[in-house]
Amino acid sequence: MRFVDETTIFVQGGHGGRGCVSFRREKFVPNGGPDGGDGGHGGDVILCATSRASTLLDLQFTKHYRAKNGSNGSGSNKTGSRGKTIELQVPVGTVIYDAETGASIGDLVEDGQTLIVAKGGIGGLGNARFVNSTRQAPDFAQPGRPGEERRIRLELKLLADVGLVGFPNAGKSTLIRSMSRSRAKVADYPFTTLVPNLGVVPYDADRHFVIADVPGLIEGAADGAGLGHQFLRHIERTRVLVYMLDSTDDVIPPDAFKILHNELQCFENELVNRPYLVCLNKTDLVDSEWLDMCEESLRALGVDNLHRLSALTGDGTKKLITLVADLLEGRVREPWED
Ligand SMILES: Nc1nc2c(ncn2[C@@H]2O[C@H](COP(=O)(O)OP(=O)(O)OP(=O)(O)O)[C@@H](O)[C@H]2O)c(=O)[nH]1
Ligand SMILES: [Mg+2]
Repeated sequence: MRFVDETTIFVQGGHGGRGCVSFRREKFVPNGGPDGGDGGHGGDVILCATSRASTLLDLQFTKHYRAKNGSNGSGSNKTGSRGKTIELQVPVGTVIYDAETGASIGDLVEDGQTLIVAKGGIGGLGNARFVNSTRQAPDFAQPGRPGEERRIRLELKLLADVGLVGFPNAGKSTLIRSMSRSRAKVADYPFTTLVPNLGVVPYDADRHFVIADVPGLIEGAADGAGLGHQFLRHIERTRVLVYMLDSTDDVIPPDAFKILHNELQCFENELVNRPYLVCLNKTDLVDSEWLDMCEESLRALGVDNLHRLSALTGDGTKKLITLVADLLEGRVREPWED
């Protein structure tokens, strides 16, 4: 299934129905009073977040959504029926913007949460509403109001606690597979992961965190190199970042860290200020002297939160889970607790 995380649609509420001009006509009742009913309200266009959807794909094909108009009022004080509302299902984590002004309209972060994106127009009042002491037989009624209309841009920003960032082939998907039940694809070529994967990682007795594996980043991603950096929006809402560095790569870990750090900063400066952990991966393929040297250079860059890992053999994965959980919960673990 294709993964679509951004789309623009046009939404329009239904128009309100016309109010009615009518007078009571009954046998043996001369000069019956006005009895024109009100028009019905137009239907709304509503977005509803659902955890069953994981992409905005469904909204990619149909671009216009117009709710039904309210029907007109009629005689005998009958109010017109309300126009049918349109409810569009979107994945949890969808942020809604006005496409023209760019202003944020809403953010749907919970299953079942709804947002009216185009209100239906209210129905016009019928002539019966305009009677007063000096005006016994009003011969006018109100037209319905038009429904609201606008273009909105929907952006899916996944909700995860932890974001995994690294070069292509660093082992991010291997890690998410070993920590969770995610079946992210793993292969020994770059850009295996083209869309983000989420994994739920249990820890302690009954706690868990959600980790997001996003496509690999390369130098110049901010200028469109590789897959660009648009998918970084999926780690925008994470609280902790894990940098995956391949200790066997030609680009040595401290250089890889600098490049990744810079790309994140270009995307959104604030990303580099959140708590993070740096993992040296593929430790099964290198000797410990090399890892010592890498760690030393990383420390010289001011990186203290380091961890050695082999995502493939699982060596260090359990410890990584506790380290991440500590960061998420703001816990400081003393060295003797290990
Ligand atoms: N020896 C060894 N190989 C590893 C380790 N972790 C990952 N690999 C291998 O490295 C290759 C890339 O792993 P992936 O998990 O697909 O890497 P990725 O970071 O998700 O890559 P992209 O999706 O392309 O960004 C695969 O062949 C893995 O088997 C490790 O700890 N040790
Ligand atoms: Mg991958």
